[in-house]
Amino acid sequence: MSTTVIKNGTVVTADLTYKADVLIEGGKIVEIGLGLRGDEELDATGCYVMPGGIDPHTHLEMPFMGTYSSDDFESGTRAALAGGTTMVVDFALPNQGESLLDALKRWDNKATRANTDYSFHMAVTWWGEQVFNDMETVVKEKGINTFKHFLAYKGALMVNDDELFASFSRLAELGATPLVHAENGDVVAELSARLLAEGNTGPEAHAYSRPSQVEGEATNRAIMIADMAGAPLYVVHVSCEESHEAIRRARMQGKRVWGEPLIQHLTLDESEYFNQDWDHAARRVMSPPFRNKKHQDSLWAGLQSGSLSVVATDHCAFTTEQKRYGVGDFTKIPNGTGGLEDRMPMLWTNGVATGRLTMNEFVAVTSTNIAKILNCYPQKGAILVGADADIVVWDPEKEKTISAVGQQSSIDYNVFEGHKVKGLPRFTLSRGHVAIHDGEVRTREGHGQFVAREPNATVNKALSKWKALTAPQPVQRTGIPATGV
Ligand code: DUC
Ligand code: ZN
Ligand code: ZN
Ligand code: ZN
Repeated sequence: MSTTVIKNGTVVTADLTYKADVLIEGGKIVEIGLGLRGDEELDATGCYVMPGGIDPHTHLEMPFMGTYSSDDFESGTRAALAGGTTMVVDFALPNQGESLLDALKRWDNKATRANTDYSFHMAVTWWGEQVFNDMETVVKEKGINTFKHFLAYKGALMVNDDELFASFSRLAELGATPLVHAENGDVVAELSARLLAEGNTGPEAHAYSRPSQVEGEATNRAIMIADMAGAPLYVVHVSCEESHEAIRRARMQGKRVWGEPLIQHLTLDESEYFNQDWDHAARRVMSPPFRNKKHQDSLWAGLQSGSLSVVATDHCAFTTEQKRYGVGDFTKIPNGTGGLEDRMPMLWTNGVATGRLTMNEFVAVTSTNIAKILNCYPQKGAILVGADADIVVWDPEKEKTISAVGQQSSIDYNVFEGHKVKGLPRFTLSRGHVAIHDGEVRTREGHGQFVAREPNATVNKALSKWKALTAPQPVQRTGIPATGV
């Protein structure tokens, strides 16, 4: 079998920084050391050799708000590789009444085109005996241990608290982890109706309809419900201090709660919606919306202190034409922004180069922590002998100005347009295949494989006192009044 060696670089992992060559054979790392030789040599002089990024949150070719997100598993994972990301985790979304297994088949089919390895979270979009039963098969036979719940999108994807508690309880039983999109969907629906009635139809009203309190409330509620169900909890796209605060508090109390900010919320703010032309603002409509500087500072502080664990994109790309479905009614603007190609360079530039994050922390929040939480470490997220050779050779001196021109994503704009980044991949390897070679795209459609993830044994049960304190104890009473006399 032919071998590839990455030579003369500095290996950077979540723990360590050291000079070493990395030898790859059969898609795996087989040796790490000095003076290694291989059939193919990749020169990493001046570069950092890091675990490829994992994006735990993408929506590729997703049916949503009357259309489909425009990047599919081919263009989306090509964009990922160009930006140093070597694995994506997408959401399989069952229709109302559809079995989880049928939904999964549809996502399996879409993903056959992937250029990177991938996994799925299963979404719980309705509740019933079928979902309850399917969950066991999904966890035990399909290699999926994470289930997403939407507290927003009333009348479509939203689940109510009774369903949430039932689902979380079932997942706790199965050793699976619930994920939550935490926004109070009832309040959002009410605020949206009021804004429209007052004639606020433009994209900025989207931001007004989803203030940070709707996120704070829902995050707190989801944490409490998870605690009562004895389940851990992963909160997706944490965008504000209220939500971060709830997560911080939960973690200090010993609850297994993880928070995931997005690169968009870390680097773009609400000014993108105001005093901007319609297209500019609508292209940036996503849920939760961009926030002010105070919230951004909170998210950065969370990454620094470890109260927030990972950085994702929620990549859900719509063209300008699709965004224009919402002219005259902001509630019809498809929600979503792209970021797969830009997450790593934007985080490096705004995080590592500014001194907010160390290189090791960068690896942790873009890759290793994600692999650990989702339970695919050290197959993914590691530079270790035996790990998959999903590797990015990172050139800290390489610069560009982000632009839709020349990007891999199939949409016609980029929300980071004009942002300068310094720190980009020289090579990106997907299970040993050199998919990005010094700016040249050599991706292979269909190269990606599904990554199965076992359930986790680590649930909240041992940490939360709630169950022990309130476990029902039948009370022995005397003097019960006679009835039916
Ligand atoms: N938010 C978005 O902006 N798009 C996809 C789904 C979501 O929750
Ligand atoms: Zn969401
Ligand atoms: Zn999402
Ligand atoms: Zn290959």
